[in-house]
Amino acid sequence: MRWPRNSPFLALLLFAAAPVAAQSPDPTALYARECASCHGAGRLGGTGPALLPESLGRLTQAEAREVIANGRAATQMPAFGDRLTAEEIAALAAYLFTAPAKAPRWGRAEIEASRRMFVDPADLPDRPQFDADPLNLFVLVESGDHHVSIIDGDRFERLARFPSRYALHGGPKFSPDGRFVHFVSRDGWVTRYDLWSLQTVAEVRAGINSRNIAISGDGRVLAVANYLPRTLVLLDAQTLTPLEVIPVTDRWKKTRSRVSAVYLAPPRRSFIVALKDVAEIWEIPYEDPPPATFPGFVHSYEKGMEEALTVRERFPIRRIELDQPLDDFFFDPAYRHLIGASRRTGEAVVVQLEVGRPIARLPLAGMPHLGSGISWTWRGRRVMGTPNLRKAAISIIDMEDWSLIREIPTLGPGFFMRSHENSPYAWADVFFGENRDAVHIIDKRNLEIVRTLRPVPGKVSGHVEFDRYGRYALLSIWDREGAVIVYDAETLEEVARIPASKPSGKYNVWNKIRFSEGTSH
Ligand code: DHE
Repeated sequence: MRWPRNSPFLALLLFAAAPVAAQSPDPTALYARECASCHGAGRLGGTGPALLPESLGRLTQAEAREVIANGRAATQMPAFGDRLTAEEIAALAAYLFTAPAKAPRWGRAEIEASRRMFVDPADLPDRPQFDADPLNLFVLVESGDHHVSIIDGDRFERLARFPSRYALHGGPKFSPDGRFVHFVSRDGWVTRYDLWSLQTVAEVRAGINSRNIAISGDGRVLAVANYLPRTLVLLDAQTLTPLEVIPVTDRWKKTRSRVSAVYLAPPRRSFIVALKDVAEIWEIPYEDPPPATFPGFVHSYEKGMEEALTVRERFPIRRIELDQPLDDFFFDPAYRHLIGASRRTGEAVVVQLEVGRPIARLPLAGMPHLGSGISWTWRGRRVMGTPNLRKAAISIIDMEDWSLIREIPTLGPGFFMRSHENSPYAWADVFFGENRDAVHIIDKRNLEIVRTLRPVPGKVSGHVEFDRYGRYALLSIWDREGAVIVYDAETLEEVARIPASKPSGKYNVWNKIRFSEGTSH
């Protein structure tokens, strides 16, 4: 018997005999079911952090799969390994590293809606609620379990420890009197904390993916540098109310740019802004009203950016045009010169801020980490020292003629360099490579390494900050079971050890508000 070719019976038979194609997991549905309640329906974050490619930049897909399967210790992230198959976990991880079809919006309305005041400023006490020196406190960021500790800089005891937002980055910024400290997380949350009463005062989400913050010299304005969206956000420092949301574009409004970082230039009474994708540096005066003589009142916005239009005269923008984008800025003490790094060519460029143009190029190979540099006086000349993220060397540069004085060979590339005006030593970590547990101590007088410490063999040691007098140097051991080790800055002997969860940066109130030449600002 022959079956007709188009017989329905044959079709049924063939269908039944065909191998069943395995259904590939639908990550969108999985996300909505398993993740959205904590990380937000639009992946912008909720109780958990944002899950967008830009927010996950520090995680590999393999690490993301691991976190989904096993959870994350000391956080609310549970393990999904017993609920999801390996294939589902892989699909979910890949989905998180894919940009959403429509760029998420985070404008003035969203910022304002996220803002919370926890304490009425009128209810704050009028003196510190502890007996330690409020100007010698250290603010310690513990990146292991996302906490911040407040440390008494004389007795090295913890006065407080509180949960921070997920992944704080960059130095916290202090009000000029040292009373309030402000943090920003990589997912855009800005927090204002009162060091006198040891409590969080206010919080706002200023961006989806942020880089750092700066505070104006009068303590009134906070500037937030964002990668996502491409904005610079100016906040009232006391209430965190958005004052202005500036969309960042080139002069011709053709290219939008991520903001690499924003810096305070105290003598200029302005913010200096580093742009990632546009060959411009911005300068924005923070005074109200801005000085009438301020150059370059170029301040126009794209149609539809209505939030910026209401206060357009408040923050005029001066654009310094370059031939390539520069970031990771270091300033001379008078803020007349800025040294920026080109990630494209690997060189460093000196920009004279008054004339607004590059005046020198520095012979620095590798990837100088200028933002972590320091300056001091050597043989009557102002010099700066900068670590290098790709090269085992510290470069010492003459800040008068911009020549390279010396390259000090180290045991590996380093991240941070720190000192204090009362100490003859500069501390430079190694941070990368097989010697990442080492830290070099350089004599600022002869530019020689005089000692190399290995505080905890096998564990990364890095980032030093001195107390206000320059008597002690505090060093982080970057481990979940880590510590801050306190050294006598003269004898270089250990005097105390404070356990901490992957401590990253620590910041001394006095050194920050007095712009100590040995630390970052
Ligand atoms: Fe940072 C400061 C940029 C990676 C820890 N980092 C800064 C600043 C900039 C910067 C521009 C100065 C801003 C400020 O303090 O206001 N950092 C960058 C990068 O471009 C880079 C290389 C890549 C990135 O993904 O952002 C980078 N930084 C790191 C890390 O991997 C570190 C070690 C761990 C982390 O927390 O992400 C790290 N950066 C820090 C710290 C400071 C910092 C602790 C503040 C140092 C200080 O003493 O002020």
